[in-house]
Amino acid sequence: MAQHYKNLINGKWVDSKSGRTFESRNPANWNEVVATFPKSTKEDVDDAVKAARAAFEKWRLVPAPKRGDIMRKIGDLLVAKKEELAREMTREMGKVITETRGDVQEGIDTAYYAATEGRRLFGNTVPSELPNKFAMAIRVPIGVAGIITPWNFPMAIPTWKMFPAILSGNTVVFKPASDTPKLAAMLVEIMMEAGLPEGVVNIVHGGGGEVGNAITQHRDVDLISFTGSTAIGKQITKDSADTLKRVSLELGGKNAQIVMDDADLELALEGVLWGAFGTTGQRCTATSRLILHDKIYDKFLSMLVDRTNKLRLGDGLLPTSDVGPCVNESQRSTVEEYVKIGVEEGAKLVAGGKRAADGDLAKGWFHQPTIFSDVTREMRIAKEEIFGPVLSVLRAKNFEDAVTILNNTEYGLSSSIYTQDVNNAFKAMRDIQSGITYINSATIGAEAHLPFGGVKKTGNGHREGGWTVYDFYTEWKAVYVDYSGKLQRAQIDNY
Ligand code: UN1
Repeated sequence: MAQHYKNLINGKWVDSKSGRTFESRNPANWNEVVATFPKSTKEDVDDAVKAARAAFEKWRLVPAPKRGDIMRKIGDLLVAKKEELAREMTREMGKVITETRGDVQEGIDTAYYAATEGRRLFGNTVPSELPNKFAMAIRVPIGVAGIITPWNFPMAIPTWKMFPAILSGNTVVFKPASDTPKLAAMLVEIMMEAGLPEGVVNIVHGGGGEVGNAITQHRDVDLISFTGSTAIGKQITKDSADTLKRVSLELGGKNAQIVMDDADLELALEGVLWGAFGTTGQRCTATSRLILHDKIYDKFLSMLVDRTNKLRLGDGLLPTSDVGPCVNESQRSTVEEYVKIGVEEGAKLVAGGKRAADGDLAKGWFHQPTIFSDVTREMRIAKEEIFGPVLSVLRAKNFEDAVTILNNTEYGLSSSIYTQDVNNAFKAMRDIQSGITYINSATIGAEAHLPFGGVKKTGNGHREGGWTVYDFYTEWKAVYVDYSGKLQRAQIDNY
C-alpha cells in the first residue's frame, strides 16, 4: 500500500473534506505509485486561508532575526536529508539524481540566504525637509501569500517563494504541482520540524482548476506567487484584479544559445548539451534554440548530433542515465506533437525524433533527445515553448543577426553567447532582451542569491531570488516622527 499524505492546515495533518484522493506516480516506471494525497476543494482552501490569516497576526510580530533562526534550522535539516530528498524527487518527477541533488541544494542555499536576511531587511532613513523631524521607510509584511508551484523544480521553486515570504513575516498557503506532491509534503514536514508555529505554512494538495483557482480568487489572500504557463499566468492576473492582489509571475521561455565563429566549440558543445537536454529539457531556462554562426554551422552541428546520439536515456536513479523521462504522458505527447509540427514545417530532423520504448524504457514516458536543423525564425518550433528534449537550430550571418534572431520571441528568460570577443560579449549583455544572460556558459545555472525572472511575456516584472524577492514580499511604509512639538506643514511652512 502506498504511503498517504494529508494537507497541513493550522499545524494539523488533515484529509480533504471531499474525502477524495489522487496518486503521484514515477514517470520512469508508471506502475509505481509514489504516494497518495488529498484531492482538495475550495472548502479546504478556505480553512487554510483562515489558519494563515490568524497565524499572521502573531508571526508578523516575531522579530525577523528569530524568523531567520528557523530558516537556518530548515537549511540544516535539508542538508541532513539532501540525499533522501534527491532520491525521492527522482522517483517522483524523473530527472537524474545528480540534478535532483542540485535542486535540493538550491533550496538549502535559499534557506541560508533567508536566514541572513532576517538580520537585514534594510529600510532607509532620509533627512526630513523640516527641522526636528525624522523620516524613514521601513518594510512591513503584507499578509497571506498563495504559493503555486510547478513540478520541474519541486524543491528550489517552492523554497524561492516560501522562504522569503515567511522570513518577511507573511504566512503561506502552498499548492504544489499535482505531479510532485510528495516532495512538497516532505519540505513542509521539514519546515514544521524546524519550529515554524502552527498556521504559518499550510499545504493544500490538488489540481489547479480547483485548489489553484480557489487560492487566486480568495478575498483574504494578499499575494500570489506563481510559476507555470503563460496561459495560466494571464488567468491569474485576471482573477486577482477583483481583489487587487500583488502577483508575481514566472512564465514561459524560448531560451537561445548563440555560438559565434570565434567560440571555443568544445565548451559551447558541453553548454548546449547541458542546456537543452538537462532535466529532459523541462526547465524554464532550458536551451530551446541554438543559433550558430554561419562559419561554424556545419561543423558544430555534426559535433552536436554525434554527442546527442550518445546520451543514455534511463531511470534517473541509475548512474548510467544521462537523461530521464518526461514528467507524464501528456508532456511526452506535447513533445511528439512538436516533432510532428517541426517535420511538417520543413525543418530537418537530425537527431532523435521518437519516443523511446526499448526494454525498461517502455515503463515510462521517455523521449529521445531531438534536434531539428535548418529551422527558420518564423517556424512554430522556433517560437513556441516545448518544455521537452527538443532543440531547434538556426543559422546566423553575423553577431547582429544572431542577436536579432535570439530576440525574435515573445519570451525573455535566459540566454547565452559563446564568444572570445570581449566587445561582442559586452554588446550581448546590453542588447539581448532577457532577464538572465550567460557569457560562455549554458542557459541554465541560476544561483539562489541573484535576481531570477524574465522580460516580455515571461513575467510581470518581479524577480525571485537574492535581495530582489524581498521587495515582492514586503510593503514599504514611510514613517515621519515630528519632535518639534508644533504643527509643521510640509511644503508650506518651510517654503
Ligand atoms: C526553472 O526552470 O524554473 O537556472 C528554474 C536553472 C535552475 C533553476 C531553474 N537553477 O536552470
